[in-house]
Amino acid sequence: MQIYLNGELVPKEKATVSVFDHGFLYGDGVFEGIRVYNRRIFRHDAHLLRLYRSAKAIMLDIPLSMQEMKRAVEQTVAANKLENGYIRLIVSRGPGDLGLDPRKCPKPTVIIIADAIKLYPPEVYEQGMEVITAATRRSRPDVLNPAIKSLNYLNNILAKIECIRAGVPECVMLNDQGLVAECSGDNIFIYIRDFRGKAELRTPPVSAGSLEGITRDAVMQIADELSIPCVERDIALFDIYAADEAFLTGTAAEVVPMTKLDNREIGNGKPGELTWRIIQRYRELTQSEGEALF
Ligand code: PXG
Repeated sequence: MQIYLNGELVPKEKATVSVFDHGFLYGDGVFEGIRVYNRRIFRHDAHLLRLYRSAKAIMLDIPLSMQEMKRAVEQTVAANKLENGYIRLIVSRGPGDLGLDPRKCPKPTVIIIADAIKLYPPEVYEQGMEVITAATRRSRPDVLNPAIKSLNYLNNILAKIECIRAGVPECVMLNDQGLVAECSGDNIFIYIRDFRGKAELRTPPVSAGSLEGITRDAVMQIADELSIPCVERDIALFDIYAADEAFLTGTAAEVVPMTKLDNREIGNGKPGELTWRIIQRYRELTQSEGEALF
């Protein structure tokens, strides 16, 4: 395996960074997780835009233009002949001294890993996923904004530990106001009918404390294509308990039906029909978008 490290492709064993790297010392940096389907990079530009925005938010100057970064990612995928898999792009503040001061880190570290992907088992897509509500609240946007895809994922990891201890793969995370923000590594949607029978998809706004997911955006686009109303609106736990359908979205997860929350069935406890249509359309998109790299 060849890893891109600061402008060079190096074998995995040689792809090492300094113990003084502030990515390691302080979680000071940003990252992206991107999929490769059929030698095509899915929504590459959107991921890069989010990466550069996250970097700007922490005043980290990425030493490559977006075009150069795009080529570096493509080059890494091609060098590894990765037909299907996962790209992890990391830009850290780089090596500095033992203080917080980012000015002591003159050279950001740029890493691109193109590897196999670990997926949820197929049963999850057929039978749906059971999740819990985590006791760990999502970071407040005015403390560490979850819209920044930073290397500081401890808040999510604490929630993930709760999932592991409860024996479920994911969890719903609430913000400081008790409203649904997202999951530990996925966004969330519900499908709900109003009193007059009109149904709509709902996902919490990014301001509720969620990442602006690329998969979330693709699902909003699919909803539009399928003429299903889709709104960004605050969601409380009640709305999930009362929803007809619910699902999670994420680069690794894609679209996963959520059929149980806190031991309560959502809808009839089976993946819903609309969720199925979205899963299928999303799969079509991932297979057709982008250009083959090699
Ligand atoms: N929320 C959070 C907190 C995430 O980390 C998403 C939502 C979904 O966003 P995308 O853009 O992927 O639709 C994420 C994504 C990993 C890994 O290695 C994490 C993510 C994606 C892929 C892999 O754990 N996070």
